[in-house]
Amino acid sequence: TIPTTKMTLPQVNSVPVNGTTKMETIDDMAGKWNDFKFAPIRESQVSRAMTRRYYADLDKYAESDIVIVGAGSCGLSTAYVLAKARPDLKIAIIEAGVAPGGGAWLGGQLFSAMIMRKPADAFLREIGVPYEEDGSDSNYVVVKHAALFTSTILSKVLQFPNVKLFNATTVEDLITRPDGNGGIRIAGVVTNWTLVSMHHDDQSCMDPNTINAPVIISTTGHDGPFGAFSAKRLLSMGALASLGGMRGLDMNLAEDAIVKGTREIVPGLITGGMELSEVDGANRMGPTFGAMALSGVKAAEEALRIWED
Ligand code: AHZ
Repeated sequence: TIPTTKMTLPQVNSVPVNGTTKMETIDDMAGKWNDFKFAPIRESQVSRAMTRRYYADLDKYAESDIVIVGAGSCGLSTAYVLAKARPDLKIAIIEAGVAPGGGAWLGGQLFSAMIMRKPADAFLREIGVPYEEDGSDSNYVVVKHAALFTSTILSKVLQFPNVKLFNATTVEDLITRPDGNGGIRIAGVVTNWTLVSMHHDDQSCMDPNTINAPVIISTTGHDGPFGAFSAKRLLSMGALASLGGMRGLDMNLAEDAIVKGTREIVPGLITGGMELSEVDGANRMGPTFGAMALSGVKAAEEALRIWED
């Protein structure tokens, strides 16, 4: 049997190994580098430690309760709210990139600061990210580096025992079921290693894998090489009649529209974040991230409503 993965707090190796000096803290190491030695290991132990956990996770999350597609600022905010509210639900996050975080490692262009318009400061307080008040009438707050927001929310999300992030993995199709009224409902996602998804033209025999889930939340960003994935797929399968197409930049209109519009667009599939601009024809907001966090809060609320129905 495959051992189940269980989150544990970091363990202190207080046992001396092979005659090495007992070292419980990094302070114990000071000045003792000549005698320094790691605990011995066989390479296969490393392989097994990694792969058995990954395969146990693949097994466990093949039937998930909620799948979040895309680990940008909206997807991560959604995951945080859901995992905190419902520790009993299995939440899988599928991220095409090796590095989760999407566009939230910088503010705008190459500038570090991340701006959030109020009332999204409430989300920063929720996850414990420090910020400065700014603006003549204190209408927005500033996180000194976008990476502080992204690394904090990532570390919180990844510490929830009921969340598994599958990164370097692409959702390349949706699982559908007849809804009984002539339409469809979304019942899961079709996945593949991102490198395989990028090479279907020359590696045609590499079929995908699947995850079943009654609720999918798609937050794949606006159109681009990978973006707006579910919106475009729903259009090509006829589940959406048309896409509005993201409009030009208007911060005031865009942020309200994205948060308010976050919803189940096809039975079983909720769209949030900038992917929604492609569905609804909403404006883009450029480098203000409050709507991504609060769209995540609303997506989580919608998901729990569907789940509880
Ligand atoms: O890699 C993508 C990114 O991390 C991932 N993704 C896209 N397609 C995928 C697929 N399978 C798995 N088929 C996929 N993962 O989705 C993530 C989207 O993150 P993002 O930061 O692009 O989107 P967001 O909606 O969370 O945040 C948008 C941030 C923007 S864009 C913008 C503007 O252009 O004006 N303004 C803001 C604040």
